[in-house]
Amino acid sequence: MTTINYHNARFITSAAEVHQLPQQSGREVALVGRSNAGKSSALNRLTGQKKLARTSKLPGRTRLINLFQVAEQAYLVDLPGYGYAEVPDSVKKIWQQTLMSYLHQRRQLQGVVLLMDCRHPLKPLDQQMIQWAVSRPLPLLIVLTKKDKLTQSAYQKQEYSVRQALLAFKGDIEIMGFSALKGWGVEWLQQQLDRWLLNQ
Ligand SMILES: Nc1nc2c(ncn2[C@@H]2O[C@H](COP(=O)(O)OP(=O)(O)O)[C@@H](O)[C@H]2O)c(=O)[nH]1
Ligand SMILES: [Mg+2]
Repeated sequence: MTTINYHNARFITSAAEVHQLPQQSGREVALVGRSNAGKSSALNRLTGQKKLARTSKLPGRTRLINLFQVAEQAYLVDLPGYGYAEVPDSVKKIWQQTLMSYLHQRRQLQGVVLLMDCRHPLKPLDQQMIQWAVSRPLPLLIVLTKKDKLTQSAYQKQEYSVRQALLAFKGDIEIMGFSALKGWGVEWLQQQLDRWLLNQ
């Protein structure tokens, strides 16, 4: 079975709007999540490249759609983070519009990875992302990040309550724990991405 070497990832381009993205023929997987969920850290860990996705708390740096190529016909798409408290509502609306049109329209999209801090419950904007993905329909992988911050039993409890909340969506949704700090879950995540990107 073919596998992708995610360490070969390279940045292709950034776009403010969906229609500015290149119309290549390859397959894409999107990464979404609240600001501070650990999306950049996960992308850096996945690719073994510390600076690929800038680990930054500044909203200005992460408001673009970033396209990374990981194999000949395979791409990862880092979508703008959401839930920034300090961003004006008008700007939040534009970002949500971008997320919605990407998730609804992007033909290359095969699956969505939603990252969330394992210490937090599903928030309304997370639920909105899930709703958009499920309605298309697209398969979803929920990655519960920063697993190293909780004891095993506290983590299990959190995962259980997220699972309960996900029952409402009736979609193709999987859930896994992850730690960029410890490297936990990296291989599992790579396997899931391979499945979508290589159509396995
Ligand atoms: N302990 C721990 N901290 C993490 C982990 N992943 C991210 N963080 C921290 O969480 C904060 C937000 O991470 P970042 O990747 O920038 O989140 P983003 O806004 O979703 O891109 C940073 O301070 C990271 O160092 C993890 O697996 N374990
Ligand atoms: Mg980031």
